[in-house]
Amino acid sequence: MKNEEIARILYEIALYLEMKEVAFKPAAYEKAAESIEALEEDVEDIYKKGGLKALEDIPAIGKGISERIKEYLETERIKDYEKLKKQIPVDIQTLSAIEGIGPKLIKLFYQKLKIKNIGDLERAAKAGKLAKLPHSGEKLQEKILKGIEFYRRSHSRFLLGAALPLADKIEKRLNKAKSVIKAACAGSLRRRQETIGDLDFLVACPERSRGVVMDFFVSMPEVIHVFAKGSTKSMVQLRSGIAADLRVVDEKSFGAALQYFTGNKDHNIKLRKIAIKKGYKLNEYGLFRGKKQIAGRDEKEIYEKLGLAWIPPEIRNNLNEIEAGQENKIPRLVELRDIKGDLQVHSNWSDGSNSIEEMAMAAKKIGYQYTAITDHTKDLAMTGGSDEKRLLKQMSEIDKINEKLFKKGNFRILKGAEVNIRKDGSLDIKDEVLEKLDIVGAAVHSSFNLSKEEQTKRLIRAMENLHIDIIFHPSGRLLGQRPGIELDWDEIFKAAKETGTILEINAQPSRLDLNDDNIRRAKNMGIKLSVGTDAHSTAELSYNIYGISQARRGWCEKKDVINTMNFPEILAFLKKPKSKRF
Ligand code: DGT
Ligand code: CA
Ligand code: CA
Ligand code: ZN
Repeated sequence: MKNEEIARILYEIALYLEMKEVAFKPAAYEKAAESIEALEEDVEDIYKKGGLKALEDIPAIGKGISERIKEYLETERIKDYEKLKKQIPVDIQTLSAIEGIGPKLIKLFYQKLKIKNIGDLERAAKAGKLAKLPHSGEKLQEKILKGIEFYRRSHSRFLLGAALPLADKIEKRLNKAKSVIKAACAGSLRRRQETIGDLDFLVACPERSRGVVMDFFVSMPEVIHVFAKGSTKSMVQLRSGIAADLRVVDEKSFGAALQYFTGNKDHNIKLRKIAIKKGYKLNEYGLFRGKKQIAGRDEKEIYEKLGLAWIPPEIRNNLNEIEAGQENKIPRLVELRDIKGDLQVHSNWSDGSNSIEEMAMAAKKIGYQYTAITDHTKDLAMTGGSDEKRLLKQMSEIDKINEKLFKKGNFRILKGAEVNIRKDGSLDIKDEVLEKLDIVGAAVHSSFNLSKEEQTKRLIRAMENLHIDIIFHPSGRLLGQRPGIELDWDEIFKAAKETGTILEINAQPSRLDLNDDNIRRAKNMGIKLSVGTDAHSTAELSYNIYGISQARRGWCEKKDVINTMNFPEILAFLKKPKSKRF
């Protein structure tokens, strides 16, 4: 239902017009917004049934505004509104999302104090300027400062690695709660985006139990603030800083709601268009032919009735997955259980916190057949990186461990290293020693600010080395901290393909490097990828779930990821000359 969105935009238009001191119109838009807000029927339904004429029949909606509503329903935007936003540089959407602030205050603050955004507002409040305004006061000023803090906490984005364990815990708890038939977390979390804005929980329960379920949700131990609590929707702030929504639906709508709230928005819009073309209507309650619900309980059924194969949430971003679904060409994406070993693991020989044996035993316990040990090398002195001599020593140590612990051949440690790619593309370990390793990763850990040309040349030179099997975390980005090095990706992919160099999908939640787009491009060129956790402790071996979801977001199948191979196969693969690998 779009009533709320439309009302919000109409309010914003009223406010913008008021700021421009346009006569009469602001009041008209405000009345229209109030009327839409109070409406019980879905505006979209009204329009579909009766067209523009029916919109004009809504109380307080005149000709001009009904045209705007029509424009929004058809194109999801209103041109005049976009224009106003450009003309008046006040961030009304953010300001009005702060608890305690409405249109009147935004106008007052702008006119008296030139406050345009949340930063201006915070400075003014901290300087005590808000309290001095007419119709204001100390109390309001304090409330606004609190509101800003909550806004900031709930509007920053969180790493998938932080959000997923929390969401899983709450989802499990909801599933066990009294009266709950089914619970799931939808939204960007279900799509396994790299960062998460807020958590979107869904629960199916009998209508009479909605109150109990809402009580349960808002009183969970993680909840530190309740933004809103209603019979079908509640919003809370969790202690870790992330916000969470809960929507409660009937069991017969659970699949439709799961589909709708998983998104993303563009995917949903496209799907809804397909429904309309077929003469159906798709919304969060179900798929309808006229008044009759023809799907909704089960998400898969919705896709089926629309003539599509079910689409894994990780690729729902309107990048051709819908067309693939229509042609029944959704690949079987790689899964966690396909992974047979980890190809980037550190031990306490460099900056890891566990011994080689401990890392190997933990990998075996996961069910792997092998793990590489890829400690840092000498240029990364602060990690205790090895020089040639120490690397040779570590190799004989690994031979001994393999002999001692895994004599039966049921597990194997691969001798590896993570060597540094120097500024000029040369490596910090000599070829004679690299040659003796089972597997060599090379990575950029310095000189992040070279030009695109220099970085590209640098990486290509490393790939041309016949002993470099994998480029680890190719872009070197750190989410929210540092962008990746500048690279000409076309050239990088071309060189990877020509040299037979594998590109890593690094599973560290702050890296997830390659990104989804580059994974898909590499895959489409026939380049092989590896999923590595870059674990620095036994616990971090579990980061493989993030690497897998990243691989899936890049449409990877099992065959695209080399560490889905069983041990004898990967060993044979690594023994082949690079140029013969793919
Ligand atoms: P986030 O929270 O910023 O990481 O991203 P999402 O994708 O979880 O977005 P959120 O929480 O605002 O909304 C959850 C889902 O609900 C979204 O992926 C798709 C659906 N949705 C939200 N707003 C709209 C809308 O205006 N139109 C359509 N078609 N779907 C929407
Ligand atoms: Ca969300
Ligand atoms: Ca949300
Ligand atoms: Zn590294």
